[in-house]
Amino acid sequence: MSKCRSCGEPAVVDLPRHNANFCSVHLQQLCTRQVERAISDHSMFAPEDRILVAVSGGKDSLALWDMLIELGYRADGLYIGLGIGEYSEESHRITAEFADTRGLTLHTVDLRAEHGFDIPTAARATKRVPCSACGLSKRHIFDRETRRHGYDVLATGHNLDDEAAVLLGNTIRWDVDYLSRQSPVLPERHGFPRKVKPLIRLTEREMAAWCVVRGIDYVVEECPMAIGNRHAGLKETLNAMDERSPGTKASFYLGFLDRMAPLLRERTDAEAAPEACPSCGSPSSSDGMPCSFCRLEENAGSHEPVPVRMVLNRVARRAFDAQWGEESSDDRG
Ligand code: Q46
Ligand code: ZN
Ligand code: ZN
Repeated sequence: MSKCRSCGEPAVVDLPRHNANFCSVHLQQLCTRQVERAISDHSMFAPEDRILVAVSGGKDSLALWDMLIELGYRADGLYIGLGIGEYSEESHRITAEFADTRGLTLHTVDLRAEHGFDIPTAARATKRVPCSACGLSKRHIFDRETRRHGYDVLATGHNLDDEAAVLLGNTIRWDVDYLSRQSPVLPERHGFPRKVKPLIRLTEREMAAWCVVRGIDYVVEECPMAIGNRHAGLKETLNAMDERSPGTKASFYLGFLDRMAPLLRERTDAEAAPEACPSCGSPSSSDGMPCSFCRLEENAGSHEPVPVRMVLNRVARRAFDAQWGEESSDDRG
């Protein structure tokens, strides 16, 4: 049996990028040290700050919440009910149970109850992939709830694999605007709260191992609407590179943060301040028009509810088309 690099006890996980195995105690030490380093390197928050953690029921966000509490931070959770059938029911159950058993505060926003639509219906109404309406809704609600409850900062569970995949996609397209905004800290400005990603130094594998050794129950299934999500392919590419040469993924992303991101930062400093949405008051770049979330609410809220499976058929077809090169059209299905 392999042994822990730090203490020689039996190991529970091997981490090729560290070229070592770790026992439960030293795995936890490694993870919390990486989180503390990310927090301090990027001045994410101070010990007295109140943190709102966006939790989905998946391993990353639950592990992040657990780690912040373990490190002594004041962190509450925010869960958004997206209305994605059984997947949403299960993720809500697991998140609520996590909070209950630890006596933590969890805020919940249900899209259909509060805004009259869910993600499958929004996807159908907008004739776009579900992740587009979903990302927009989540960003809007995260910002709003952080302000509404007076938190200092919003923390999300994006890990090294997520960020490296986004970076690779942005780099392949040389999307300089996105590259200049790809930061683990977005400062509070123009009415938007500060947003941070404390897990950027930890991989998916490490987060899954954290949940196992800490006995955290999490939703293992991927969101069924993620079919065709292009980040999955980018992650596979990076994993293949990392297998050949362990550490490639970390050096690609962390090297970008160290050496490239500072050169791009000036572009975001020059951004114009948005106006307030006339409908909900949130910052909006829509020039006096309702913000994109209010327009989505208007459009999707007046649409007949659509079951998850009908959207899935359409999403699967689009993924097939994207892969095999047929032209995809918006008005099918
Ligand atoms: S929940 Fe929403 Fe994700 Fe599902 S619909 Fe896409 S964005 S995949 S993180
Ligand atoms: Zn050990
Ligand atoms: Zn609005």
